[in-house]
Amino acid sequence: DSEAPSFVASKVSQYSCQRKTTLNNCNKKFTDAFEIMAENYEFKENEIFCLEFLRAASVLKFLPFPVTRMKDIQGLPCMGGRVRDVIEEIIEEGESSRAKEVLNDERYKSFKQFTSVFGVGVKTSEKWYRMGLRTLEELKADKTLKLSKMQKAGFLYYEDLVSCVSKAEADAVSLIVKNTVCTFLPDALVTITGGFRRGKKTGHDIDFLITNPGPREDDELLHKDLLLYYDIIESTFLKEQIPSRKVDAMDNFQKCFAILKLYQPRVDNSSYNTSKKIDMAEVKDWKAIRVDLVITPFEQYAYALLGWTGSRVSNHNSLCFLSIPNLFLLLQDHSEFMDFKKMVFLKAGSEEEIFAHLGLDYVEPWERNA
Ligand code: DCP
Ligand code: MG
Repeated sequence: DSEAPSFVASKVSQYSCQRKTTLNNCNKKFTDAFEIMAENYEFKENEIFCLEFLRAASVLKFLPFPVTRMKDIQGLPCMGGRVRDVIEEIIEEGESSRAKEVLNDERYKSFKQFTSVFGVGVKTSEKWYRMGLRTLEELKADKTLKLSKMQKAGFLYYEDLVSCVSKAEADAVSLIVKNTVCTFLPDALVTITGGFRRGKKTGHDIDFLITNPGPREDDELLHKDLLLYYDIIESTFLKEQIPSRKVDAMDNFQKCFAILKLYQPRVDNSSYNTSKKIDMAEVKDWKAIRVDLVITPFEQYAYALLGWTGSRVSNHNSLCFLSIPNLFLLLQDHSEFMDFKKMVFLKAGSEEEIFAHLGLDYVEPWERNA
C-alpha cells in the first residue's frame, strides 16, 4: 500500500488551519486541475463551486502520499461529487478533460488575461468581455476605455508585474523598506508576510506588515522617488467598534498598494557581442515590483501578522468560520478575537497566543500552505 499506515483519512481535520500543510505537494496533478476549475468558477462568480475546488485542493496538498486510486480519498473531507469526478478521470486518463476544456474556453482565456493586469478584477473583466473585447492587445488598442489610475499603472508596468517576484528580489526590497521605514520610525517592526513568510520561493507581490511600538506617527513612510505607483487606504479600524462579519474585510488597517522601482545590476553581455555595441543607457536597470504595506497598531500586530501571512485558504476556509464556545473568531478583520460573553477584546502579543486562545496546536508559518 502506498499510504503511511499511521494515516487515518477520517482524522483529517475539516478546518484547513488545523492541517499542517507545507509546500511539499505530492498531488500537484490533481490540485492544479482543481485550481483551474476554481478559477473558472471565480470568473463566473460562482463562489460555492469555486470554494469546493479550493478546499479539495487544500485537502490533497495536506496528504503525505500521492493519490493513485479512489480508495485513497475515502473518508477525507471536502471530496464532493464534482471533485471526485475530476480525481477519477485523472487517475484513469492522466488528465482532466474538464480542466482542459476550461483552459481552451474563450471566456476563461480572456478573463485570465484581463485579471493579470494590476487593478483589474472579475467585475471589470466581465464588463470588457461583454463589450466584445477578448485580448490584452484589444484592450490596449481601445482608446475609449476608461482606466483607473491603478489599471493605467498595471498596463504601464505589465511585463515586470506578470513575471514573478523572486526570493532574492523580496530580500532586496525588504532591505529598502526596512531602511526607509527606520529613517522615520527607528523602533518600527517590519515583517515580510504573505507567501514569502510561508516559505514560498516566488510570489506575485511582497507583503509587509509594519508596526511601531511607540506613539503613532506613521504617515509619510516611503520616499516617493522609489514608488512608481501607490494608493494609500486609510485605516478604518475603530477600537470601540465591534468588527462586522464581512466576507472580505481586509480594510481595517492603513495600507498601501504600491509598485516599487527596484534597481538591479545591469547584465553586461557586450563582451560576448563585440560586433554590436549595446547602448547601456537604453538597458532598463530596474524592475517594477508589487508591494503591499500594511500598517497596524502595535496591539493588533499579532492578529494582523496571522491574517496577512495566510494562506488565503487557511484564513477563509477555516479560521473565520471556526467557532468555539464563547470565543468567536473574527479573523477576517485581522484584528482581535472577541469573547462574546464578556464582550471584550482578547489581547494577544504573538501568533502563539492566538492559537492558545483557540485551544489549537500552534502551526508554524511554513505549515500554513493549505
Ligand atoms: N489575504 C486574505 N484575504 C484577502 C487577501 C489577502 O486573507 N482577500 C491574506 C492571505 C494572504 C495574504 O493576505 O496569504 C497576502 O495576500 P497575497 O494576495 O499577497 O497572497 P500570498 O502572498 O499568499 O500569495 P502570492 O505569493 O501570490 O503573493
Ligand atoms: Mg503576496
